Amino acid sequence: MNGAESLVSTLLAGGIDTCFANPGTSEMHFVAALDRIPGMRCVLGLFEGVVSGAADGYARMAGRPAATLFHCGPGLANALANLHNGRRASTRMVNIVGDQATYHRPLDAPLTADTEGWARGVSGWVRTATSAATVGRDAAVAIQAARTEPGTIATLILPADTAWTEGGEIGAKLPVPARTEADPLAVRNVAAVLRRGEPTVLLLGGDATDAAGLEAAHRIAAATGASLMAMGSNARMARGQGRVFVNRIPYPVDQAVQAMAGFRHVILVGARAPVIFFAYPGKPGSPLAPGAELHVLTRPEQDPRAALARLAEELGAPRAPVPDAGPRPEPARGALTPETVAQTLAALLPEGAVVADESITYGRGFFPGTRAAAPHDWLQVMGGAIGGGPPMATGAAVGAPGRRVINTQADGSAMYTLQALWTQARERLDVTTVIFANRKYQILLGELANVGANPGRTALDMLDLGNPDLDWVSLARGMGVEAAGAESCEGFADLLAASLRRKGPFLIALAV
Ligand SMILES: Cc1ncc(C[n+]2csc(CCOP(=O)(O)OP(=O)(O)O)c2C)c(N)n1
Repeated sequence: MNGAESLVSTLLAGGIDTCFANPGTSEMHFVAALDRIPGMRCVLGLFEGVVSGAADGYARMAGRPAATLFHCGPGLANALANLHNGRRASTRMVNIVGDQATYHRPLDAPLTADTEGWARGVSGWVRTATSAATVGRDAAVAIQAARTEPGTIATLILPADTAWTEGGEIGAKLPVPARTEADPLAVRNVAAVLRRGEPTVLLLGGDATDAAGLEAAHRIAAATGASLMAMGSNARMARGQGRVFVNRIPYPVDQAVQAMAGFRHVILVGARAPVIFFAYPGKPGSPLAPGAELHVLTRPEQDPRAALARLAEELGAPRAPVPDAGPRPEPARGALTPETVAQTLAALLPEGAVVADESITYGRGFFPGTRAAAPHDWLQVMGGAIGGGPPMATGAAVGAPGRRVINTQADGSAMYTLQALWTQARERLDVTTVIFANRKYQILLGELANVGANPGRTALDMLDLGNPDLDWVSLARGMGVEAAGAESCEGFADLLAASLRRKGPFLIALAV
């Protein structure tokens, strides 16, 4: 057994059976080992940003890490933005980065780069393998690191000779530390804050936004009068009929400040302290009201659902029925607007759908409008690096077979990683991509005003995607994905319903 074979066997033994990949020369032995050892599903992405974003979406749905395969420092560098997004989502992932053979590195061949350095900025764990005999053990440690709460990205750099040399040994699966409980003192402190009856919000993130977490939070809110809110972006939120509805902190600074204005206490439950995305002249960096106090129920590595259950006990909060979301709406008619698009989504989302959302400005208000949809999960790009949506949808479809993925997708962001469509076609993934073709970087038009810049023609041209217009239907078809455009709600509803009836990917371009 060579090092590469021991590595593949170690990944399989550690519960990793899916590898998103874009290989090169230094990974050929790893690729050959994938052939010889059955059990690993390999998914090719035609750009490393697709590979890393897909691994992010996969892990969020499958609940276990995927492996990735990248080629040398530059291949890893192409993956960085979506690795950054994955890191912000606390996604579990094991990157294998092939690299120059140990003895070839000193010759400084063209692809030689600071692979470790580039890996460090996006990884919670980094190691360069030194021999075929130890690479299996290295991989076992990488898996352990990735799976340890709150979850991280582990990057194992694989010099080519550690892959092709004989003498590999399979690394035994290593134990993952159990998730820690919230500190009893934190539970009592938060209970004391809630008993005061002052305006308080429970800010939910991480696992607190799954169905059980939301129900436990609602139980506390119902008993104490506290409000519930979710972070601006969430890795995965359970939504729709039968689920507790919570809205998110809005993106625009003034709206975020307004949303938090009334709260004297903000209790973090699996969430980070809220922050405004950017600095704006004369505006605050935090949306918290002046004098508001932050309290921590759980740190990221702790289980927020268990903490909420203990908090409910501490408060003697009785079980509270989930508020009725109201009837599922009919598909909207007439002009496409954010509201009518949300209504149509709410009408047609199938039960168990997964929404991979990178709708940027168009979808800002989608949450209230999709409240009464069938039960579904909603995934968002977590690190603010655009181009996460199509890959995330692709990986989510691999990680949740049998569930339709709807990628609600802004046009400018889509162009970063559109080749994810090709992977969707090749793997026959059940993804419906809905492009909001507003033909501009709409968000940046607002940001120009917010930062106080005075735009001229050149600045405005930088935000215009309409010259030339992007032909979404041709772009999709060119990658093997059927597609059609719509200009009205009726057209959208027809296409969406048709896409749900068929197997495989479909793209709908909405002229908005
Ligand atoms: C990797 C990366 N590059 C650039 C940006 C800056 N940026 C933020 S939003 C945006 C444009 C988004 O346009 P689009 O996806 O069309 O959405 P819209 O604003 O029109 O709703 C850009 C370029 C970013 N956030 N991340």
